[in-house]
Amino acid sequence: MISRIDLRGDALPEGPALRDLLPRADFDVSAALEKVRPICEAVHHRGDAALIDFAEKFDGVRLESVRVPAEALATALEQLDPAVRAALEESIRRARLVHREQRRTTHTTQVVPGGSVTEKWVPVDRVGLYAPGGRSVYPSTVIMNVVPAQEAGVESIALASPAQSDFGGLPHPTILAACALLGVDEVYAAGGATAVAMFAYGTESCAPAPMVMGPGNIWVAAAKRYFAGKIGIDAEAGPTEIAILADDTADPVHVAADLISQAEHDPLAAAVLVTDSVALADAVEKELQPQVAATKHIEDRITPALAGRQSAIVLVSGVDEGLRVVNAYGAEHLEIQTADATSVADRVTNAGAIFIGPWAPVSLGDYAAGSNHVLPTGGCACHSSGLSVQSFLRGIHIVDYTRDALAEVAHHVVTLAEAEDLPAHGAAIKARFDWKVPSK
Ligand code: HSO
Ligand code: ZN
Repeated sequence: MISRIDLRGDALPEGPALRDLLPRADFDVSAALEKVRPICEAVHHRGDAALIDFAEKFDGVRLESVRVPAEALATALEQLDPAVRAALEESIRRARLVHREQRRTTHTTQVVPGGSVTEKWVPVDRVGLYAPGGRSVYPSTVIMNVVPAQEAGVESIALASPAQSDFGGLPHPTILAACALLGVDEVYAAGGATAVAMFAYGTESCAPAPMVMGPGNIWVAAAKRYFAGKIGIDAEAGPTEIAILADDTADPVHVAADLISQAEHDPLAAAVLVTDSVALADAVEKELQPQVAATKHIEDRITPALAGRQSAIVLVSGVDEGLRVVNAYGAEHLEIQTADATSVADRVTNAGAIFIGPWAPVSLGDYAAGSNHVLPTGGCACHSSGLSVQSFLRGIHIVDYTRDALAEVAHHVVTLAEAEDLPAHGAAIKARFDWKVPSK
């Protein structure tokens, strides 16, 4: 059901060579880019009419309007199962606790007497958020997108999720109910690349947004790449990943359950166990069989995900080697199930989020730890972080110097300007002190 990669014995190679030995799915966003280009162009030129035509083509339902009416949000909340409502409310409460404390404060550095630089943090005016709604309908993802945007102070928050033919062309009712709980009233029935294009260009019913965030399928990732450089976007989300670094102290029942939990998302989801214990590897493999058989999405997602080339049990010769492997891999989610897991976790440098010990499974983080579950995939954890309040803020430097403070450093500025063959830069300083402006 799951392959093995044996890295014991020879010394592990460095950096990229080690990464090449590790399993990873093909997620070819550039091929999808060609397909989303005409979709984006159609939304640009035909606005709402194009969105309505695409919803009919891709979601099988003809919409009267792409904007979700306020009554539909209220009705979805009224009809929400009370237990689901209570769970969503607790998830929101915990996410707010964590994200509120992420807010950076304005800070002034006195560089010299009379010369200061202040960094102030300003939220984007408006953001378009995307919540998937195909195979996956995740109200939890609405929370993970909206809470940091709200805590950052974004004034205008719009959310899009695909039209559902079973619900009269509205997005899924639990998505609408989550929006209502969070106080988001600008919601659109638009899916995939069409939603990204709607936010990027704006249409008759949706004002353009300078930033589009939120995970989605390959079409969403491709549309984000299409607009990269024109609007703010977060990382392109690929299929979800779990890596577990475990030794012989780990419980194989937990390890198997956690691998399956993320394999449940997608046939391309990755489940990777890195261990120095052959006994644990054997026990986990044995445990996978009955646990997979007892769960729901066996054929369509879990079995192909575990059997796919993106998943594996990686055998290493010790926890130190295991750390090198997980740092080279840069998992979206990394569980540490070893003796002294806290100090092992301290040595992790590349991961979207780290889950320590037996009582912090990824499922907790998906819903109710307070952490964010929109995280970098495909190795992007080696250079990027997950969604946070910071994602919605821009740091602006405010430079404030007196005459004396400028005079003190003026000769350095002029020297550097001349070294870069930019005499007009130097002249802008000289002009203030009656220095001669050079003619050439
Ligand atoms: N594990 C997914 C998020 C999610 N799980 C939503 C359940 N619902 C990516 O972090
Ligand atoms: Zn999940």
